[in-house]
Amino acid sequence: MSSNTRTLGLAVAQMGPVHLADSREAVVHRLMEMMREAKSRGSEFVVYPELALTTFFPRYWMSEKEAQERFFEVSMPGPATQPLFDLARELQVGFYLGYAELTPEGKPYNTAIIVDRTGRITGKYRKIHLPGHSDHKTEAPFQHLEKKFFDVGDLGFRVFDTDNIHMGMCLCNDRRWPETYRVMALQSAEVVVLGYNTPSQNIHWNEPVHLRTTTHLISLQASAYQNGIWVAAAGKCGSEDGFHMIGSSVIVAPTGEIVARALTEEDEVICVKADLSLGEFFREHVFNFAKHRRPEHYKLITERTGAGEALA
Ligand code: CDT
Repeated sequence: MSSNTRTLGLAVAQMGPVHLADSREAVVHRLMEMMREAKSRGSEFVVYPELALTTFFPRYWMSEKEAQERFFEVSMPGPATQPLFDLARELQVGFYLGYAELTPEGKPYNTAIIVDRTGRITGKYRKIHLPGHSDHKTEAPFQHLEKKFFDVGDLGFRVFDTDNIHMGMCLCNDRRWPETYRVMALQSAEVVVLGYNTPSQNIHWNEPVHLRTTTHLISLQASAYQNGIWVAAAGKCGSEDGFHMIGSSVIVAPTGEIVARALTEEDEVICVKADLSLGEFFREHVFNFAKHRRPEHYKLITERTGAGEALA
């Protein structure tokens, strides 16, 4: 047991819909309003959703060129996002933000950044588990074209020391994969932050709608507990131009318990004072990695991608 009582004022800024017609400036205004509210409620760090600056455009069939011209950022901060960085510095609040990134070399990524309390970018992540497809599914009610519009991330799952917190990050579908969190926990992550856009309807199979929320929550809760970390997840939700996405943005403690959950499908700030020592109890006992892990028996995890024959 430790006497360490470090805390983090942690907020999740869930977003209601962003429609095709909404400007970047209008969206950034919403983000700034929520940052002010988070600060007034004692928060020091705010988590925003995946692709927070635009509608969830992978649902629409279009060329890569059109998508990049309409929905990607070529600089961060850029003219529309600079005010958010300025406000972060003024309020001394750090943040995580998801956006579509087009690099100077022309590579497209689904990206997230961590910005510290001085408004400086201290971490970058490019989404690794890209769901969906790259072909045009003409029979589907909408598309999920992340495999068409984005390259697989090339930065790995890293942990960044931001304002004295070991913070890891990922994006949406990554949250469903246990490897995501374990790789970060092995780098002593204390908090993992993430944004998501999860359509209520699964176009790949007839998944009951309630399961979309259930599987979202159990993934976050199990991963927080199994790694002794805080997990904060911010959704963009509600009906974007008629396409509905789940809400239920949450903050999960290292106990696996949900300690704050959004009630609406609109812009909504939830926050907690996260006791960072809470995770230590789990990391020192049941999930003491150094004492109990047996990586020599986990080799298939890196040797195989898909399921194959049983070991001889
Ligand atoms: N944005 C994102 O990764 N959404 C996925 C939907 C998967 S269904 C094709 C998610 O895991 O929530």
